[in-house]
Amino acid sequence: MRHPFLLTGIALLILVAVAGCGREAAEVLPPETSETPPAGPVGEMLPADLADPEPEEALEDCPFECCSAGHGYVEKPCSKGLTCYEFVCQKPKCPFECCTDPQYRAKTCEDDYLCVGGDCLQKDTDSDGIGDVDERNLKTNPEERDTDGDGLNDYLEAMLLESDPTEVNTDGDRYDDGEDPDPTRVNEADIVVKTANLQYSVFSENLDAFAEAVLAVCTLPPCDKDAIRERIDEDEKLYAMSFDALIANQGDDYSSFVDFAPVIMVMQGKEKDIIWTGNTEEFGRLDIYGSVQKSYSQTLTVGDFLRLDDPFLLKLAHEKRIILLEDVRNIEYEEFP
Ligand SMILES: [Ca+2]
Ligand SMILES: [Ca+2]
Ligand SMILES: [Ca+2]
Ligand SMILES: [Ca+2]
Repeated sequence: MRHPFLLTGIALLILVAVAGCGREAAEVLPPETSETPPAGPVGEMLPADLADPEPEEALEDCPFECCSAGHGYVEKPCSKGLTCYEFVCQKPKCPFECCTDPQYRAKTCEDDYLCVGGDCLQKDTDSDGIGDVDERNLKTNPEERDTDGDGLNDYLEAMLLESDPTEVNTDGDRYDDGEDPDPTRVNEADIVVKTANLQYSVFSENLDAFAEAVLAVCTLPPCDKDAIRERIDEDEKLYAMSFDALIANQGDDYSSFVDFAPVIMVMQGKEKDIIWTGNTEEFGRLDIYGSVQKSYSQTLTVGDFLRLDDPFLLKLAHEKRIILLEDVRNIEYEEFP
């Protein structure tokens, strides 16, 4: 017969052994990791915002000509070449400043502007190169190419020459802008006249006879010139002379309408007296640095000298010479402003 305490001790050992085996099993389980846990029920594992959306409400059919996506209706596209804009099928919106191309929706410019190649450009009613808006700022006439009528169109004046497109003569000199070589600056002509090739001859016998007649009639002034004419013919020649006149413009302006008249003078003390004036000639326009030459010849007679004052007539008779050739160069021409 076995001892009852022995049986009880064996039973306890078995129980302790079984309990020890349970602790060892729990210690060998793998540690927890941060890796995605094995799939499990969805509702427990995904964040709330990644959860399946609520089922959408059914969209209404598009009640318009067209509907774009996202406007609350079932999408209803337009036919090819048109886009849906505000529920209407239209051409594409103009991508430029303005559009006249039929493939785009029309887009116009402001008044006074025209659509050219997608840009709004000023109208140029008179086609002078300056837009109507600019013309109004310039105070020129948008419907008149040459506002002031001086022969230069508004574009030339305002954009190139810088003359006044509203003023006929910008610099106020003798030329209107249209014929002025420099319409913004007063140019000055510098007319120079020179004589050359001066030749003369003296009719000595006539000069002697003339001197005798003067001295016989008018020892003292006043001289009786009719009495002199009775002694010597008025047409008798005293001098014959010829010369060239060279008229040159050394200034920088045109000298249009140069009127030229050579004058032969005699000296009376400090005074000069004209005894012959050539015919006035109009040479017309003298270019800048241009010149013109004219030859003159003239015969002076007793009658020419009888026009002189008495004192000088007596002086000539005493000296029997005429101091005139130095003064041939005195030539008149038009004055310039
Ligand atoms: Ca214009
Ligand atoms: Ca003009
Ligand atoms: Ca002008
Ligand atoms: Ca001028």
